Amino acid sequence: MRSEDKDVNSQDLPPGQRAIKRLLRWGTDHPAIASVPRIDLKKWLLVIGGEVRKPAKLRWNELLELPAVESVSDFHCVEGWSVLGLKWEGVSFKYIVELVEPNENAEFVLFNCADGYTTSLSLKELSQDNVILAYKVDGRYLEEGIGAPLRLVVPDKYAYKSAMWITGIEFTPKKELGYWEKRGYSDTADVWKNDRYSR
Ligand SMILES: Nc1nc2c(c(=O)[nH]1)N[C@H]1C(S)=C(S)[C@@H](COP(=O)(O)O)O[C@H]1N2
Ligand SMILES: [Mo]
Repeated sequence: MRSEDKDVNSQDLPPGQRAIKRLLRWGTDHPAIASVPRIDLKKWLLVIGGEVRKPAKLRWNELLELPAVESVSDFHCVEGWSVLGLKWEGVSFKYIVELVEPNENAEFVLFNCADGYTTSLSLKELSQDNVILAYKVDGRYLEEGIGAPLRLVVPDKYAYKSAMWITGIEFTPKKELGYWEKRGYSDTADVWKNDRYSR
């Protein structure tokens, strides 16, 4: 079943959200903050470091060799649109944590993206089973406009936490606010609590 064909029950939607049929493509359906990055997979490198015992640099083929998981979840943008029932595939964030072995003082993670965007979450928030680094959605590799080749998906938070075009993952002792979080959006960003703006 395609997500377009689904009936929407209003109890499936967090407060203030309406369902749309598919994800918006940055740069075509929605203006991008900077331009949409064009990434050459041969040169692509995911750099994972900061407060960890085993920093890692993964090439595209190495990333695809890590154990893959599927996670079906709903996606909610703070501007009020949601896409229900997306099937994401990729690497569980928990697996990344096991791989790099964070130091005792690592409490937050900052995501750096190829368009200059940033966001951060606590290690605790990222330890939910439905948090994944996704390279496929609904059976296909991501398109450029939705974050190719790799994006974060954090279903319980507004989508500005779901960083697209990820190139760097940095474990930090202190919280560093991300792009939108510095500009008035909530850092906790809980979709079920209508937690949109910082107070
Ligand atoms: N790198 C990067 N990631 C980003 C953004 C961005 O501008 N740059 N926008 C965020 C916002 S506000 C939303 S709603 C989602 C959009 O994801 P989609 O294109 O899959 O709908 O990406 C999030 N991640
Ligand atoms: Mo958004």
